[in-house]
Amino acid sequence: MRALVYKSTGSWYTVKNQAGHTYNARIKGIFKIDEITSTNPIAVGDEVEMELENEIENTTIITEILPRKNYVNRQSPRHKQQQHIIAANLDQSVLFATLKEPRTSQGFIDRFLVACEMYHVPAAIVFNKADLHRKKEEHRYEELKQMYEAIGYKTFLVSVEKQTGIEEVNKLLKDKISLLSGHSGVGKSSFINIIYPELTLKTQDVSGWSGKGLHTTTFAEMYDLPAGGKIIDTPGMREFGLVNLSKQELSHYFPEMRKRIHDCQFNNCLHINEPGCAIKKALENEEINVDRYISYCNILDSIEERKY
Ligand SMILES: Nc1nc2c(ncn2[C@@H]2O[C@H](COP(=O)(O)OP(=O)(O)O)[C@@H](O)[C@H]2O)c(=O)[nH]1
Ligand SMILES: [Mg+2]
Ligand SMILES: [Zn+2]
Repeated sequence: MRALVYKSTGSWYTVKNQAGHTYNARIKGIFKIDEITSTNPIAVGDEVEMELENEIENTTIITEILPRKNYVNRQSPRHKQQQHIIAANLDQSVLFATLKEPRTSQGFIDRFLVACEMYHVPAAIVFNKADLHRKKEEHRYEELKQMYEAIGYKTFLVSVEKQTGIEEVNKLLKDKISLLSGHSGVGKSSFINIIYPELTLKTQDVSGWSGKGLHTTTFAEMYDLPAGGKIIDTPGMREFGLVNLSKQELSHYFPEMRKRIHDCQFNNCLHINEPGCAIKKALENEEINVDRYISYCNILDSIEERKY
């Protein structure tokens, strides 16, 4: 029987078959997939084959995982060499960000975008809490919108509180499988609650906001949207890390750099201070945004080349 994984809680998975019936599924023995060392062999969004185990208790045994179209992962916080798959088979990834309460840094957004490029998942950015924007944030949003749209990422301005900008995001999500991510406290669950009120997800009380926030969602979970499409709500991504990324390939994941790297004089150019660098030239000509270039340099610095 074919099914789709909606939730993973460690050893048990909530899955739904094509008839829309929900089961509690588990795996027997050890699963090795695609040579990936993962702490969770099956992720939300995976398509699986399973056999009925106990009809009365509604339990099944997963026997096979179908090939993944793509997946998004992060480093396991406990075992640095291991990966933790967040979700699989995504049509797109939507980052929820806020300029205030809490402030999402541009560095965080850019790391997220690099990860999406690595895994071939189209990305969009939703800036929530527009109702908190004053002149400063309004101006910053316009800057960010221009910067990201120029390199192909859609941006949306939303206030879940005032219910503005919601329709545009709804259109984006329709009939797609979308991963929602972003720091804890940016309003992901609140957003889902507006577009899908029957669900009533727990949101976080930010009275006495300390800028940190508690994790209210502990496991990624997928929901069917009433208007068509599915969304995956994820826990706050504080440990979001770029796994298995080499310094040499980083610029391939910046679209504005990717299209220029073949014009660099040296094919192993890291675009720092090599002669004849097409990226540095584009930067001087203001064809590449300096803040994006700074993000590139910061990520480059943070990559520790694996020593064998
Ligand atoms: N001012 C304002 N607060 C919001 C908005 N959206 C959500 N919040 C509040 O932000 C807090 C965190 O929201 P939550 O949905 O739990 O965030 P999550 O951690 O991303 O799921 C809650 O107190 C929400 O009421 C918004 O558009 N404006
Ligand atoms: Mg939440
Ligand atoms: Zn270069």
